[in-house]
Amino acid sequence: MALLSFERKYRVRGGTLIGGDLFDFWVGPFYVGFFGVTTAFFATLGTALIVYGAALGPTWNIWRINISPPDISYGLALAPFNAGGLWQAITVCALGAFSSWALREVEISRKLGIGLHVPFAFSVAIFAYFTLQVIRPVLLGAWGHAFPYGIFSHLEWVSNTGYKYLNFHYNPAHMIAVSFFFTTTFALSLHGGLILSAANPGRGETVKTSEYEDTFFRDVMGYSVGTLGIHRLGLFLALSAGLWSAICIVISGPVWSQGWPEWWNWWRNLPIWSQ
Ligand code: UQ2
Repeated sequence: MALLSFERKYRVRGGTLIGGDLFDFWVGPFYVGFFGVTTAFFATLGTALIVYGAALGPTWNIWRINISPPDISYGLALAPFNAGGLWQAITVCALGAFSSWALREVEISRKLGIGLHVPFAFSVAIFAYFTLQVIRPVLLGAWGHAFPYGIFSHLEWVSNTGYKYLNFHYNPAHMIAVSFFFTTTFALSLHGGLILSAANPGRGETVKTSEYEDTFFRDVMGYSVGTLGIHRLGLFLALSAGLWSAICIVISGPVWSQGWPEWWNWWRNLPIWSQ
């Protein structure tokens, strides 16, 4: 269906989660909605607070601008604005903007009558951020355990947090997360390559159907996961990567506070190794 006649068909009222017809309209190609307004509010306020934090100094060097969470000594309290309160306000804005965006995706999906897979997938990414910045700091008893907002500073936080556990690559949940990230890129490269090989033929050649795609993988490895299956697999692999990332960081400290290499002593201590 041509885009313009399709838009006439689907650009109708309804499907909203809150407020009925309030903000139930489009601006150019963009759907607004109640959650479009709240997204714009939180994103604008959050960005303004980041620029304000940068203006407090000491640098405008884009790599070195940094807004830190409160000192550990503030625990889980609200901190003074210039001693981590700014970071707390920015975190509230970030979560407000991310959740609003997810709910706007839900409203658009409902208008279209399609599944909620996209907002569900985005929710897993929001959950990973929430785990780092809220769940783990709350379990450890201080906002100071969250990461700072800055390009170099957040990288240093990741490095320091890793070394606190000696060698983070021995974290079993980190191993699983990394394996899912690699498998995700592997699956996408197989899928992207296969689709282009069939759907983007040379001049004068015809586009090939899914039977060709199935046959390629049956010939190669005796099995084709199928055209719908590869997308289910891809979504599963990508969401698993995000989920295990959240697990690997939330267990570091709240569940295990020694070095991760030591965790494997349960294996060395199995009774089967003793004579
Ligand atoms: C496939 C298929 C597709 C695909 C791909 C496969 C026709 C267009 C990539 C092949 C994928 C398989 C066999 C799964 C590999 C397993 C992992 C864990 C990466 O069969 O159906 O549809 O795009």
